[in-house]
Amino acid sequence: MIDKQFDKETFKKSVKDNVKFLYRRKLEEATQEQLFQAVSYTVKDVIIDNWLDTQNAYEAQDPKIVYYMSMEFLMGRALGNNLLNLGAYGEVKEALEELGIDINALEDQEPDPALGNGGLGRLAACFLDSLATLGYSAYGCGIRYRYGMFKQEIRDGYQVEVPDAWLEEGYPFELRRPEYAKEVHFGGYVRVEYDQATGQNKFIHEGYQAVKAIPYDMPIVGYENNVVNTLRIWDAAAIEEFGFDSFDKGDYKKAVEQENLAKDIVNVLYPNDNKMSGKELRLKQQYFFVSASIQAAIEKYKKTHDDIKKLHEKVVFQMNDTHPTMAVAELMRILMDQEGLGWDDAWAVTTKCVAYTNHTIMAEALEKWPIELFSRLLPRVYQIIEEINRRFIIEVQNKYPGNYEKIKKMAIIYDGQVKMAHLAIVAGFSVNGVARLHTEILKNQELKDFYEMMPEKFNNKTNGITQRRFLLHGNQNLAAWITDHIGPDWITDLSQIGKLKVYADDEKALQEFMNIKFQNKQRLAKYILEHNGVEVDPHSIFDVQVKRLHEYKRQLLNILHVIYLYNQIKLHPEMEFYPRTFIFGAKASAAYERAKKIIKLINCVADVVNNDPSINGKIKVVFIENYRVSNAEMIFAAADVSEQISTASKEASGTGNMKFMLNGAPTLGTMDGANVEIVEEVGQENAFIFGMSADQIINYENHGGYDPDFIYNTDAEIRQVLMQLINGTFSSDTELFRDIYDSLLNTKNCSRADQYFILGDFRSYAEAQKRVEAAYKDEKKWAKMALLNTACSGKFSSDRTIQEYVDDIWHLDKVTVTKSS
Ligand code: 26Y
Repeated sequence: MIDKQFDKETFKKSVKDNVKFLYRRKLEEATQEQLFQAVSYTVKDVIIDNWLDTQNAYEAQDPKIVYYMSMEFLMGRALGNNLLNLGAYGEVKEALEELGIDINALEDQEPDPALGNGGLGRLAACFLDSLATLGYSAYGCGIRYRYGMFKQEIRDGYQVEVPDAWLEEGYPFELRRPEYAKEVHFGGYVRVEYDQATGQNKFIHEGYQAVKAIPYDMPIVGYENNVVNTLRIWDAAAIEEFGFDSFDKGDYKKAVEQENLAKDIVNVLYPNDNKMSGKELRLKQQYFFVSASIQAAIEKYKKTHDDIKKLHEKVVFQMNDTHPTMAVAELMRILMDQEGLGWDDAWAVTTKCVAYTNHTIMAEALEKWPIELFSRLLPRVYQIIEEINRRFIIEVQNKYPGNYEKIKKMAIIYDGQVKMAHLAIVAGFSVNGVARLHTEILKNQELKDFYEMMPEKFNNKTNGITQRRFLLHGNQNLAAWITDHIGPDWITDLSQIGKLKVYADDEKALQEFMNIKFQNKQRLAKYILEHNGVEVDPHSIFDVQVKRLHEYKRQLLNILHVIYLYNQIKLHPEMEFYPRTFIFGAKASAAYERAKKIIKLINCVADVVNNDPSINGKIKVVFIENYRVSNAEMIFAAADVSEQISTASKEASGTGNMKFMLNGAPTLGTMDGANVEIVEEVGQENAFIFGMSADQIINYENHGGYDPDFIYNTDAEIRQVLMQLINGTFSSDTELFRDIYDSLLNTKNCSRADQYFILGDFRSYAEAQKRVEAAYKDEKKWAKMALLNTACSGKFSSDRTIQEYVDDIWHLDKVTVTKSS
C-alpha cells in the first residue's frame, strides 16, 4: 500500500529535518541512536493522523469498548512493527537505503519495551495487535514502569540482573496526556455518615494519601486498516498540595519525599512469573492502575451517555489474571460513592462489566493478600469486598445448606486472607481458561466448586499469537515465500495458511522452505558467535527451549538429558549421532534461587561439553543471554525443534509453542496446555509427544505413589547423570548443585521429591528425542513435517482468539476507519 505520506522524498526530508531540529546535526553526523529517534518521530507523525481518524470514527460510531486490564504488556520493539502494519516497511526501507541507513541496524537501536515477564504479558501485546487489526475499539490499561523486565547478563555462568532503563533516551512512541490525570487514594479510614435526605449511609474516605496518575498513550497500529488504538499506561507523581497542614506548606524536603513515594509505585516491574510474593508495593501498583483506568473509562462514558446503569452496554473490563481484580471493588466504589447508586444497582452493573481470565492453576501463583495489609492500604475497597463476601457466603449457604466445607473452600475472605481469584469469579460474568485442557482442569479440579455453582460463567479461549510480528516481521524471507505461494491473505486471516498443505510433497517447495530455515539458522549462528563466542554449525539440529525459567517448565529435564547424551557419546564414540545444538534462553525471577542454579548448571554443562574435543562437536550447548521479544523473533525463525516439555497439567497454554509451529518447528512436548491442540491440528505424526498425561500427574498428586528414588535405584544411566551433579563433573565445587540433586530425590527430608516428575518422564523424553533424530536424518520427511507445522498453524492466530472473545464475552462492534487526508 503506497501511502502518500510515505512518499519517499517527503519521508527522507522529514528524517533530515528531524535530525536537524532535534540534534542540530546533519544526517551524516547523526549517531545511530539519533537516526532511530528521527525516523521514529517521522513514523509517529503518520501514525498520529490515523490515530485522530480512529478517534473520530469511534466518536461517530460509538462502539462498545473493551478495557484490557493488565499488569503486564510485553510489547517488544515498535518501529519495525508499526512500519509493517502501516504497510510502509518496504518503502521506508528503500528510502533509508537511499540515505545510506540500514533499517535493521536502526531497529536494533530501539530498546525493547519490556513491561512484562513472559506469556501473560506477551499475550496482552498480541491481543492489542489483533484488536486493532480486526477494527475493535480497545484500550490496554497498565503501568508505565520506569524499569521494565531486568536485563540479564551472564557472568561466570550466573544470571546477573541489570536494571532496564528503557526510558533513558526518551521513547519516541509515547504521548504524555497530563490533561487526563487522575487521583488515586491510599490508606486513611472510612467515616460513615447517615444521610437524612436519602435515608442511606454515606461512606466517606478520609485521611488518605493521594497520588496523581498521569497517562502515557502508546499507539497500537492495526494492519493496513487505518486503525490506531491506544495502550494507556500510567505514571505516578505527587500531588503538591496533598497532606500538608498549613505549617508544613513550603516544606521542601517533605515535597520531595512525597514525589519519591509516588514514584516508588511505578518504579519497577516485579520480575515474578507464576509466583506470588505478597509485597505491599505490588498491591499498591495494582490499585493504582486499576483505579486510574476505571475512573478514566467512566469519565469517557459519561461524556456521551447519561445513564450510568447502562455502562455495561458500552464498556467491558477484561481482567488479565487476578492482578487487576480490585477493579471489581473499585467499580462498585465509584458507582456507589460517586455516582450514587445503591448496592444492588451497582452490583448489577459491575457484574455485567467485568470478566476474568485465568492463566494458571499452580497454587503458588494464586494471589492472596493478608487482610491486615489490604484493609490498611485500601480501607474502603476492603470494606466493599467484605460485603461482597458476606452476601456470597449467604448464597453458598442457601445453595448448600449446612455444608461448611463449601464456605471454607469458596469464601473470598478466609484464614485472614483475601483470595483474589474467588473475588474475580464471584463478580465476573465470564471466567475463561487459556487452552482447552487448562479450562477442563479448572472446571474439574481447581475451580470445581465454583464451576458447580455457576457453570454458565466458564468458557475456554485458547490463546493465540500475532502472525504479523512472529512471521511477517520476524521471518521476512519465509513470509515472502508464503505470500508468493498462496497470496497475502494469511497476514490477516491465518486460516489461509492451510493452503500451503498442497506443497507438502512438492520437492521444490520443500527445498525452498528448508533453505529459508537454513538462512535463518545462519543468522542465529552469527548472533550466537557474536554474543556467546561459541561457534555452532547451522547444519546441526537447532533444538530450542526459550521461555521463563521455572521448575514446572523443566529446563532441568532438558539439560539432564543433554548430560545423558554426552555420556552416551563418550561411552560409545562409534555410535551414530546427528549433531545437535541445544539452545536455551530464559530469565529467572531474581529471588528464585533454584531457577538461577539451573541457569548456572546449563552454563557449566555448556562449558564442559563445548570444550570436550573427544565428542567432535557433536553436541553444543548455548545459553542465549537476555532472552526477550526482539531476539525471540529471530530464534523462532531459526528453530528446528520446539521444546515444550512442561509437567503435564502445569502449563496453562504456552504461546511460544505456537510461535515455533508457525515458523516450521515441530513440537517435542508433553500433552500439556495448547500442545494438545497443536497436535490435534498438525497430527501425531508431525510432533514428538512423550510423558505422563495430565490425568496421571493429577492422580499422583491426589493419591501419592510416585517414587523418584525407585527410578534412581533401578536405572543406572539416570543415576549416573544425577551423580554427576555432585561429583565434580561440571563444577569443582561439588556442593554447587546439591540443592538441585536433593530436589529430585527423597534423600533429604524433603516433602515432595521431584515435584515435577523429571525422573518419571526421563526415559520417555529420551526415547522421543531418539525419534526426533531419526526423523531429522530423513531430510524429505523432516521438510514435510516442518512445512506442515507452518501450514497447520492457522488456528493459533490471536486474531482467532480475539474474535472468540468478541463473540462470546465482549460483544464489541466492528468499526471501519477511513483516512481523512
Ligand atoms: C506475582 C504473581 C501474582 C504472578 C505474576 C505473573 C503470577 C503469574 C504471572 C504470570 C503468569 C503467566 O505468564 N502465565 C502464562 O500465561 C500465558 C498466557 O496465557 C500461558 O500461555 C502460560 O501457560 C502461562 O504460564
